[in-house]
Amino acid sequence: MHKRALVTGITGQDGSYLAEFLLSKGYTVHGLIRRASTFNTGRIEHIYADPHAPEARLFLHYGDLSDSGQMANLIFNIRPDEVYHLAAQSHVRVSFDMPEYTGDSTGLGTTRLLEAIRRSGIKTRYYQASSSEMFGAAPPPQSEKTPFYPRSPYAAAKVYAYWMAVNYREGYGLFACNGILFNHESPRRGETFVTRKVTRAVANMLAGRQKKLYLGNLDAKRDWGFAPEYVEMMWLMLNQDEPDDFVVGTGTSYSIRDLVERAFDYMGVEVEWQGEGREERGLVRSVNPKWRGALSPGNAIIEIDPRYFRPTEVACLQADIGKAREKLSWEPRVTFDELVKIMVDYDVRAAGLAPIGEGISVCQSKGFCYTNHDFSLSEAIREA
Ligand code: NAP
Ligand code: G4F
Repeated sequence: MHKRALVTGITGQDGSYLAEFLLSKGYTVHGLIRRASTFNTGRIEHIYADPHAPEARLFLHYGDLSDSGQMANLIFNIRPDEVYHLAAQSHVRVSFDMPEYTGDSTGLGTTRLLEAIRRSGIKTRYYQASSSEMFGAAPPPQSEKTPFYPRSPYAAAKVYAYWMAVNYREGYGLFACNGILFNHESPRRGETFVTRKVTRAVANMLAGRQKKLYLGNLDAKRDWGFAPEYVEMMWLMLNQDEPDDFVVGTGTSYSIRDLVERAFDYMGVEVEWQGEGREERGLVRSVNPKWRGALSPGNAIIEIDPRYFRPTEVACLQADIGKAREKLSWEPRVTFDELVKIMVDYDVRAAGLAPIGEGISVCQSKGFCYTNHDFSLSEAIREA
């Protein structure tokens, strides 16, 4: 009998990788998707099979975090062995524009799901997608023991959801785990998060389709890892003897400025910075002659747009991964430099240019399959 998992947020970056991973482990996967007037299943199309087919193990169900009735219905009827709660309004900058909605979906949505589990009386294991944003202004490195100091409506909603998961564990004996994940990225990262925004800009500029990249705070530092590795940790947490909370990150931290420099540098474009504050600009210092048609030395390619500033910023996130190392034998496999190369390779190819290929090689050599779709684990699924 296949184990059954319910994944909320299956159409997102993490949900899509997690679904692939669980299918590769022989699970039947049920995913919650939102009804939209446009397709929102692009990240999971390659693993979707006709549900009428006897071999189908991926099933999608309409629902929304605001709809407690549908959550109760799904929990009661699917009776999942494991629930991975990944759905959320996950954009920090947007949460300042939509604080109430963010609280309702990211915060209360969690309570609705936890209540559906409690009231159904089923025995299941529950993963809560907690975030390093909860640490906010707490100085790095941040561990499971670091007090939270949320700096955005998103982070405040995640702190609430974190404690709800802990309360259901302590109050009702639910096997609930918080994965406190630091930033993790991939070629499937949403285009408005800073890593993907930068790697797409590199590709589009070289393809002659974009002249400027507008960014906000260049000095903020983040602990960036590779998303496919992090979804494995979600599963690992739920498959321990006891429920517990874990910080997951790489233990290293880089600024947005570092990210920009490395992404361009990989493609042979050297960036230099001039000016200060809102007047700061990134210019091309030198460029591989191959790209001379698109970029020339002296071109101002990066400018600051205050629209991307946040009323309260998180200056530096850097994980202390001692507990995950010790109890889950966690060791991140993909470095920041490799992550940047993976994402640039993908976006360069998507822009119709030939990728350098070092990122692709990393994925192959470290066991992440590379397909024409993207960095996918789907070969592992076929073997399962
Ligand atoms: P993502 O790409 O933004 O995906 C979010 C998912 O939630 C999408 O499937 C989205 O559906 C769904 N969703 C949003 N609002 C919903 C609603 N009201 N009802 C039902 N579904 C809804 O996020 P991600 O990067 O995969 O992150 C997964 C989870 O981990 C999130 O909870 C995020 O806050 C948390 N997290 C992420 C990171 C990170 O660095 N990626 C770090 C720590 C924690 P649509 O596709 O229809 O929009
Ligand atoms: O890529 P970001 O938008 O990610 P952020 O805010 O760190 O949040 C992500 O990671 C969290 C984990 O810590 C998740 F919980 C959350 O769901 C999400 O996945 O911004 C990263 C940094 C920020 O300091 C931001 O101010 O980049 C800075 N930044 C500078 N210019 C920019 C931009 N961010 C965005 N999105 N766009 C810019 O133009």
